[in-house]
Order: sequence, then C-alpha cells, then structure tokens
Amino acid sequence: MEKTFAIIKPDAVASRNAGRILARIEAEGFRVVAFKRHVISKAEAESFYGEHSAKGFFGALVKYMTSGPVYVAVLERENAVAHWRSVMGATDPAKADAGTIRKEFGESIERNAAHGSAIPADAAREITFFFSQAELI
Ligand code: 3AN
Repeated sequence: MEKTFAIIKPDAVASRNAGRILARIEAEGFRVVAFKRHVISKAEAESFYGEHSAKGFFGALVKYMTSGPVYVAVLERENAVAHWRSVMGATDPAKADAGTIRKEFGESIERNAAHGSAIPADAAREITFFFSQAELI
C-alpha cells in the first residue's frame, strides 16, 4: 500500500465541492488516513511550493493558496500517487480529460481544485509537512 498527499484547494472549498471530491476519493478506493480543514499560512505556502519560487506565477499561487480554508488529506491505496494524479487530471482544467476532478471542478490553471503529490518521495515530505505521525490513522 502506498500513501499520497492531497489538498482540496480554496476554490473547491469555497464553491462547496469538497464533499463531492471526498466522495470521489472514496469511490476510487482510497482509504482516508487523515483529513483536516486548515488555513495555509504564507510561510507554509512559500515553503510547500518552494520549487516554484522562481516562476512568474509564484506570488499569485501563494496568495491564492492562503486565500481561504483548504482540506489537507492523506490517502492510501495501491499505486496511490499515480492514481490520485490520474483522477485529478492535467494541471490546466482546460486540458484535463473528461471525468477528472480538475475538469469538473477546476476554474483555471491556478484555481484548479486539487493538489496531489508528484512522486512518492514528495508524498512523504508533504505528509510530514502537514501532519504529525499521531494524526495518521
Ligand atoms: P501540479 O499541481 O499539477 O503538480 P505544478 O506542480 O506544476 O502542478 O504546479 C503547482 C501549482 O501551481 C498548480 N497546481 C497550479 O495551481 C499552479 N500553477 C502551475 N502552473 C501554473 C501557471 N502556468 N500559471 C498559474 N499557476 C500555475
């Protein structure tokens, strides 16, 4: 079994689609190991997205990710990292396949409804970033 890290982003929480996204997570066979509402601080967002700090969209991304509550989650199933990425769809909702979360709920390449770890090593780092060991049940 593999774990991945997910965020239901501020746009999806504000549009009250978090429940629909959680239902999809369960329907895809993930076990929800941890799930909590959280307001990401500026320092957290800058660190979490540190690899993008030189990109032109970095400032806007940090502003957006701190603009309202999110749900952070740890999801477990076989091939969890790749499967969650495929369920989310492409970064840009306009390019995402039909039936993916970003196609269904994303508003733009920035406000794209969900985050998922890119590779297992990122998942381990991102889980530890937001959750203590005791919260993983
Ligand atoms: P993904 O989340 O699909 O792995 P990344 O890691 O390339 O995509 O980008 C991280 C986040 O940065 C995206 N989820 C999106 O919110 C934002 N982002 C990526 N590319 C752009 C862009 N060209 N313009 C605005 N925001 C972007």
